[in-house]
Amino acid sequence: MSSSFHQKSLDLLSEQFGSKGIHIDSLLSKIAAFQIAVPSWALGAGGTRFGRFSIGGEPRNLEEKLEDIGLLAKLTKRTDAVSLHIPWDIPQDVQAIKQKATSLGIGFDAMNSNTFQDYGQRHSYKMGSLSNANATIRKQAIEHNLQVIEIGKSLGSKGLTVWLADGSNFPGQAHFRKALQGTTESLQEIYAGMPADWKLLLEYKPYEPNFYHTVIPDWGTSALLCRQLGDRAKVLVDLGHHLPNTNIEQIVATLMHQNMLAGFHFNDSKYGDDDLSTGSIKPYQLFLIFCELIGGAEEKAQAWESISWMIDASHNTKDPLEDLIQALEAISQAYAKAVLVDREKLTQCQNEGDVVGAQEVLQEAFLTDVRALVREARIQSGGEADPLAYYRSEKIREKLITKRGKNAQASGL
Ligand code: LRH
Ligand code: MN
Ligand code: MN
Repeated sequence: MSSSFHQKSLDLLSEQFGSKGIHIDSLLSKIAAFQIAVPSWALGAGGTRFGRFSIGGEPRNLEEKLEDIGLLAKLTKRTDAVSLHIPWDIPQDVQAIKQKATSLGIGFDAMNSNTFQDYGQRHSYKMGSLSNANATIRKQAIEHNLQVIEIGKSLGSKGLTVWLADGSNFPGQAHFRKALQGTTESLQEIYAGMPADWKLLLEYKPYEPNFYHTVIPDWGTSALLCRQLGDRAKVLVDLGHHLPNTNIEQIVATLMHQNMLAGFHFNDSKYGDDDLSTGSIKPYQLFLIFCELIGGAEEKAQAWESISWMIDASHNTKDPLEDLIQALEAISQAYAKAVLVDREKLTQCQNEGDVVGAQEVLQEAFLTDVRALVREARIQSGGEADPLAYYRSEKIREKLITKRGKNAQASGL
C-alpha cells in the first residue's frame, strides 16, 4: 500500500463523511484515544491439551514480555498497558519493572489472580478455590487474591480481575448454594482488601475446566455477586465465555443500563472459548457490540472511561505478536465503524418501527471501509502505517529468535 493510495483513500472517506456532516479529525482523535491492554500471557504460543508448538523467541521473563508489548505499542499505538497474571509474572524487582514499563510507555492494567492451577501452594485447588467446601482452602485463595492486590498496588494498577474455574464435573459433586455462598463471602473479603480507587472485575464462564456446573456461569450470576460486594465490583465480559449464539450485544446493553460493565476480554470464537483472534470469525457481532458500547456511553448509561479493555486470546498457530497486531487492528476497525453509525437516524427508525431503515443505518456504517481512517490515526500518533508489513520486513521474529533462542518459552496458558 503506497502513501499516495493511502491519501486517495483518506480523501475519499473525507468527502464521504463531509457530505454527512462528520468531521474526519474528530473521528481520528477518537480512534487514536482508544487503547487496549495486552495480557502478559498472550505473548507466547498458546497450547491446547493436545500439545503446544513453540513459536521461537518467546519472552522468557516479565522484562521481555514488557519489551514485546512496548514493540506493539510503538508499531500500532493502540496499546499502552499490560495486564499481569500472578503467579506467572511476579515482579522480582518492582522498581526496575516499573521503570522498564515507563520507559516503554506501558502502564499496569488490572491484575489477574490465579486459583485455577496448582503451582506449589500448600492446598490444592482441584476441588475449587473461593467456593471450596473446605474453609482453609477458601482462606488460602482469599489470601492469594489479597497478595495480588498488594503487588498491583506497588505497580500502580487499579483493578483486580477474578476468574474462577470453580465448579463441578458431575451431578452431586458440589452443593450449588453452598458453593455460591462460599464464593460470595470470599469475594467480600477480597473486595474489602481493595484500595478505595480500585475496581473488581468479575468474569463469568459457562464451562471449562468444569463441564457440569460452573459457580459463576453467566453475567447474571456475576452481577448478583457484584451487587453483594459494592459499587466497585462489576461484570467482566470475555467474548468467548458464552454458549453458542448468545446475544452478547444485548448483555452489554443490559450491563451498561445498570452501570455494571467492568470491561472486556476481546477474542473471537466459532464454538466455545476458542480464544481466536478478535474479529476473525464474527466481525459483525463485534461491530454490534461496539454500537451498544458507544450508544450506552453517549446516552449516559455508563461512562466510557469506566470500562476496561483487554485482548484475551491464545495463539496456537500464529506468531503471537502478529496475531495481536491483527486483533488491535480489528478492534480499532469495529470501533471506528460503530462511531460512524448515524444514531439520530437509527433512533428515528426505531421510533417509527422502520425495521428495514434501521438495518440500513447499521449496514451503511459496517460496510464502510475504514482502513484508511484507522491507518491515518496510527500514522498521526507516530505509529507504523502498516505494522504487520513492518514487523515482517524488519524480520522481528527472526531477531527475537536469535536473541532469546529457538526454544524460549513464555509462561502462561
Ligand atoms: C479463562 C480466561 C480468564 C483467565 C485467562 C487466563 O478462560 O479467559 O480471563 O484469567 O483465561
Ligand atoms: Mn478472559
Ligand atoms: Mn477464556
